[in-house]
Amino acid sequence: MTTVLLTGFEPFGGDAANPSGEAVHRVAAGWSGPETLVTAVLPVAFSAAAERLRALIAEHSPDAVVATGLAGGRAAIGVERVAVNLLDARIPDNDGQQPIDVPSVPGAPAAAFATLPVKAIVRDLRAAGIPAELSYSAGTYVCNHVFFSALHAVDPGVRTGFVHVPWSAEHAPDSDAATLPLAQIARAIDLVLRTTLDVDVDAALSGGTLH
Ligand code: PCA
Repeated sequence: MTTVLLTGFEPFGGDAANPSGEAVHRVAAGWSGPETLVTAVLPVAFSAAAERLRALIAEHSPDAVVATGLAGGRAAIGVERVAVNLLDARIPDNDGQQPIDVPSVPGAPAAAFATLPVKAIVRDLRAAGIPAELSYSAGTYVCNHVFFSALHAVDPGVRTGFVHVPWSAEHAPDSDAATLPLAQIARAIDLVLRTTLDVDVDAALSGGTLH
């Protein structure tokens, strides 16, 4: 039986809600398989989030791991390609920790690539009418830490990656903010899982940036 681990995050940084955690609940409620879906909403805390994620991976031995988080200000679903082995927190996490210039995983390489079919995912999201883009930085905060930790923790062959989502229209911080409806964010995450499970070889599409 194929098992997928899907995570989102709790609210942080003064936001009342985190659409990633809310969308993960929606995806779980609508999941009809045939794969087993394991979901969790992680604390926005460096140590606790990575510990919880490693425990979930050890407990469920998932065949794929998709972590999601909020990137407030982005207008599209961001499929992350690169996790860096660096923590540099601009604000304290929900436990009050603010690591600056320390590795995510001491002794590990400087960076790691997502092993999801990232280009096929962006293609399929766009085909469904959902704004989506490849992203080359997941930042240096808790999301990047979870992303890097996941890539480091899984066995070879376990497809693993990270997806950033915009603010939800339901909890926009102000009327000018870029948002997507929560239902569309949840549909996007569902499609990310579907493409991850169904596409063996990533699409050979141009997805780079000039700068
Ligand atoms: N976004 C933050 C941490 C939790 C979340 O949802 C980030 O991008 O690091």
